[in-house]
This record gives sequence, structure tokens and C-alpha cells, in this order.
Amino acid sequence: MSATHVAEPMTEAKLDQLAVDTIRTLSIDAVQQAKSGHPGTPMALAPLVYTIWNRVMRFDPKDPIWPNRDRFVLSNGHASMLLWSVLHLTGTQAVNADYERLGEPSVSLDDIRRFRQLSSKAPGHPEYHWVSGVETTTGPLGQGIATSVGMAIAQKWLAERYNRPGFPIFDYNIYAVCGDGCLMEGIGSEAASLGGHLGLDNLCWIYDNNHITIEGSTSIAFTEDVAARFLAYGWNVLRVGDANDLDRIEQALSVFRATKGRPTFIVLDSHIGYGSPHRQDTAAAHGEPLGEEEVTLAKRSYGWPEGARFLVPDGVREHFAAGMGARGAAAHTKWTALLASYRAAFPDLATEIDQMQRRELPAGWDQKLPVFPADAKGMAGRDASGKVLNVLAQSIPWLLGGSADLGPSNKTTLTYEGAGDFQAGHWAGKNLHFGIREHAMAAIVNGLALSKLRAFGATFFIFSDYARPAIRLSALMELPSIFVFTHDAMGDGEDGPTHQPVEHLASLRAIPGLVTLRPGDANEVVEAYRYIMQLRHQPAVLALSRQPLPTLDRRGYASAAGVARGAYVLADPPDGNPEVILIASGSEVSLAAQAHGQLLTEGIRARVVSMPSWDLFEHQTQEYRNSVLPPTVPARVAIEQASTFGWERYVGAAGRVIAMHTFGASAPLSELQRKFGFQPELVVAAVKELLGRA
Ligand SMILES: Cc1ncc(C[n+]2csc(CCOP(=O)(O)OP(=O)(O)O)c2C)c(N)n1
Ligand SMILES: [Mg+2]
Repeated sequence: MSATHVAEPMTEAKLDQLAVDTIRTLSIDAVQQAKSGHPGTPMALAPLVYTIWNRVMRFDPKDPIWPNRDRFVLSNGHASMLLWSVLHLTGTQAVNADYERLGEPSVSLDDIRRFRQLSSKAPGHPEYHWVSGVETTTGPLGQGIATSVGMAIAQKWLAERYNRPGFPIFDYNIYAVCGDGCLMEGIGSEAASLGGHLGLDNLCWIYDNNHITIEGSTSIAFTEDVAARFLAYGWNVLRVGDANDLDRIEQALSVFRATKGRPTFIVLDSHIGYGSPHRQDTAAAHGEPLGEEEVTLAKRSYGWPEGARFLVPDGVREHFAAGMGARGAAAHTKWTALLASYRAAFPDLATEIDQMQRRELPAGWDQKLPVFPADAKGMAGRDASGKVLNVLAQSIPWLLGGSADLGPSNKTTLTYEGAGDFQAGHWAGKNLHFGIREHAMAAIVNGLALSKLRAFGATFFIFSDYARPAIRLSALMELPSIFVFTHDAMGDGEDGPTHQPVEHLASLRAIPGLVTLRPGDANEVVEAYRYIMQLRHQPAVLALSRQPLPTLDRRGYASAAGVARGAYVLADPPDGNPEVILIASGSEVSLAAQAHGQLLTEGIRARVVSMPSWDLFEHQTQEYRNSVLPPTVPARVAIEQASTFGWERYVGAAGRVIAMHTFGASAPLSELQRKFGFQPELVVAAVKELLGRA
């Protein structure tokens, strides 16, 4: 008699467990191989991420940029192996920055083997511009959850503008996972407060309540009642007491989807390093490889083949294909058909959706941009900006934004008929009220940009510091976010040094890829916006004056179109052969122009270069740059109401920099200008001294 061994059939529950443990062991192996990374949180949260992805989320791995997909944000970005595992196991496909499908996996098993190595698609933290399927770059704690509020605002706005009865073109949800760090960070609180105020019921945060951060137990620094805090913010708060209970997690997620009028916060009690006998529930599980011995013990606890490395057992990929793969494909197919009939019924709206998705602009978007007449009294940069924004917001339906409670000062309020305020239930409004929350504002602007809207956020330039980490991420992500900063220098005089930016230009100019523009008059403001609106993969900062600046007579001066090149020759001596070059930005451009006139009368041949953007200028050809700043003219004076830092680059060792060495002072602007040297005669004196003609 012979017996044939029949393998036990795999039940759904067993496949679930196998998939969860595959995420765990891929994470463990990748960190061990790299000798660097964070194994503990993926080990704990594999069941959560598995449940969201395979049971709940509507996401088509074949098209990770399908506009109506649910969004998944891993705000505790150090647990990136969770994301690399599920992107790999679902077979998510790669797309490039031009939205073309590349016909290859977003994250291959080889990438995971090369976790944290050069050119691997499994880098240390989730990187939006680098790996398809990553919805936003995370790692700086708190940024992900704050950005998710922007994504939720975007969904509400898109649904309100584009959905029609029977046509739910945009009805997706946003899931964000966060840890203790995200909830300790101020930005997390700012964003949660605004999300609760707006009643964003398309937004679900899941809190990994493991009581562990790097220094040990949260009992050393974080003992508040987090759930009570979220109740107070107006969120629906749920608790799942066992992070391994897939059904309870799924149930909580379905409560979220049924909840109307407020966002959902799920407290998930978990054990960092779950399954590792010596590391579980310790800070050591957070950021160190387990070590070979402990890897073996952890695998033994999962019932995993102890010697296997990077094992994806038969049936796991198929299980994801049958779950998320099938659900996502069906939803996507249905949506594509829906969009086709929508296109027939609402062709104009469908065109808008197409253009927005490709980051294109509607035809004629810049036709109504103003041209400001010459005016010696002039106009403040912020006022010109307000006029331009009001034109652009009408010609570009998906341009929206707001201020951190400074709308009346920033002049960013959209005042045309029908612009409206964005509030709970008034989802079509184009004026966002961020409240006094600059950091969350900038992250939310990024979330809107990630959702393909064109968005701006505004505050005083001095408080760009409060937004800087999110501005930096916009550049890292290559997003066309727009930051409008007014009161760019000493123009608010009496407010004094607390309100006078000094080092901010230098610090923003230092961010790679960020376009920083400080226009010199109203027409330069127009040209700055014309340039910014055409950006598809770069963020921009505008530094605008509070006080009126003369609107230059462009019949006598060069056209403001030169703004697009970063710097241009505004004025030359009559024979075009300068012996000295004055370089200025913003409010100092008209000052340089005045000094230029005075110098000419004294027989000194000066050129004035308006330089609104170092970054744009650096991207011009050497030939163009030499034509603006000829190497044969070493006598140069830079004038800017900001830190001197960096101007040596353009004036050279022999040049002069009229700029700030201190934090300014509290006094009327005219007195400050005199005290700090921003007067035509002082510029003239500096030039004469430089030329040895004093
Ligand atoms: C803004 C910011 N500050 C500090 C860090 C460094 N850091 C990375 S993870 C971490 C601890 C996070 O603890 P928690 O969020 O509880 O994550 P867990 O260890 O539980 O996964 C810290 C301090 C960071 N990434 N971002
Ligand atoms: Mg923790």
C-alpha cells in the first residue's frame, strides 16, 4: 500500500497570513542585507498595510497614476520596507515624469535585495519623484499626515467641481499611517486641527500606538491622551487593540468609509519588532538590523523557512492579484467607461481633467494678464500679485490657494464674483483659510499639487521659516507648489527686526530646484507669475514688497520679459559700454535705476541689472550670462535688503555689497533706508569709491 501526500489546501486565512509574513520577512531580510534600516515597524504593521492594500484600497497596480485611485501615505517613512514590499508584491508598474508607462515593475525583488543602495528603487525612505506608487515623500516626521490633508482637500474640491449626478469621477479616499513621531511634531497637530475643522470624511489616519521611539518608551516625553486630543479636534476616533487582527482592522476601515462629516483616527495598538523574541517592544527594534541570530528566531516564530532569504512563497503574488489587483482593475475599467460617457456629456469639464492631469494650462490662460503703466508712485509687489492672482484664478479653474490668516495683508484673497471660501460643505471655494499654521499650509499646498491642482500658500516672508521643511520637500518631490511671501524686507518698518527677513533669501536660494523670485516692479510681478505658471516640476517662491515700488517706464528701460531669464540688463549707458554694474532685486531695482541716472550725470557709465532670480539666471547659457555680467567689467555693486551672504558670487572679490549685516530695526522705512544705506546717494558714493573717483 502506498500513500500519496496531498498538500493541505491553502485557505484564505492562510494566504492572508502568508502574505503578511512575506512583507515581514522581506523587510527583515532587506534591512539585514543593507546593514541599515528600520525592521521593527514593518514587522508590526505588515498586517495593517496588508489589510489596507489587499482588502480595502482601490488602486490599480497596472496604472499607479489613475486619477481616481485611493491614496496611501506612509507618514512614518522610516518603515519604507512596508511600501517596497507591497509595491513589489502587487506588481505595481513604473511610470515616468511624463506619465508614460515604462512596462517594468516599480520595485523589483532585486531592488529590495539592494535596499538603500545607489540607484535601487527601494531607497531609505519613500521618494515621490523616484519610485512610482509613492504618493508623497516622507521621512521628516509629520510631513506625510499634513500632506494627506491637502490630498483630502483636493479630493473634495475635485468632486465638487467635476462630479455630476451619476458621474462620481472623483470619489477616492486617503489613508495615512503614522507613528508617535508624526503625532509629536507640531505640523501633525496643525494639520489634524484643520482636517477636523473642515470635516474631511475622506481622510483616515491610522496611528501606530507602540509606545516606542528612538530613545525608548514614550513615557519619557509623550504621555498625553492622544485619542482625547483627536476627539477634541472633531475626529471620529476608533481603537483596534491588536495590530495582528486583520478582521478588526478591516472593520475599523469600513467604519471610516461609512462615517460622514468628520475624518477618522484609528488608534492601533502594536508591538514594534513583533515576533523577535529579544527585540520586540524595544527601541532597538526601531532602527537596527536584527542580526543573523535574531533574524532566524523571528522567522521561526512566524513558522517561516529559517534559511530562506527574500522568499516570496508561491501563491502570495497571486493572492495580491486576486485581491487588490482584481478590485483595482475592475474599478479602473468601470471608471474609464464612466469617463468616456462623461466626456460625451461634459466635454469641457473632461478637457479640464485631461489638462490638469498632464499639468498643462488652458488655452489663453495668460491673455488677460495686466500690463501696468509707468507710474513713479507705483504699486506694491503684493498688490500687483493680488491683481494677477485674481486674473489667473479665473482663467485656470484649478488654481486655488490662500493664506495663513494674512490674506488681507498678503493680498492673496480671490475677490472676483463666485471665487468663494473653501469650507466644510462649500467644497468649490477657491479661497483656502489655513489658519495660523504655516508649516501645515505648505505641506497641504504640496498635497494639492500632488493631486494635480495648482495651489498657492501665503504668509509674511519672515515666516517662510515656519514653512521651510515642507518647501524643501516640494523641491525634493519636484512639485509645482507656489509660495507667495509678502513683506519681503524692511518695508514694514515699524514692526522691527522680528518681522524683517534678512537671511531668508539666501536660505531659500540654497534649496536645489526651488525657483526663488523677487520682482522689482509690478510688471516684473506679472512676468514672474507667467513663468511660474508654466512650471510643471518645480516649486516657486515669490518674495514681494509690502510698500509701493515705482512702476518703471519700459519705453526707457528693457522689457520685464527678462524676468524669465533670472537677470537682465535693465539700463545701460548711452554707448552701451559700462564701466560699473549695479545688480539689484526687488525694491532695490528702482533704487539702482535712480543711482544710474545720477551716475550718468556725473559721467560714470553704469549698467543696471535687475536680478529677480539667481536660480533662473544660473540656468542660462554662459553666453547669455556673460552678456549680462561681462567678465571684462569687474567693478560691480550688488544692492539687496537682505543678508550679504552669497553676493560675492556675482560681484567678485573686488565688488561691493550693499546689504544687511544685522536684523534691521524698528522705525519708519525711510529712516531704515538711510540707516542701512539704501539711498541713491549712498549707492552713488559706493560706486565712486569702488572706481577710485571719490
Ligand atoms: C522631523 C523629524 N525628526 C526626527 C527624525 C528622526 N527620527 C526618525 S524615526 C524617529 C522616531 C520615530 O518614532 P515613532 O514615530 O514612534 O516610530 P516607531 O519607532 O514607533 O516606528 C525619529 C526621531 C525624523 N525622521 N524626522
Ligand atoms: Mg512609536
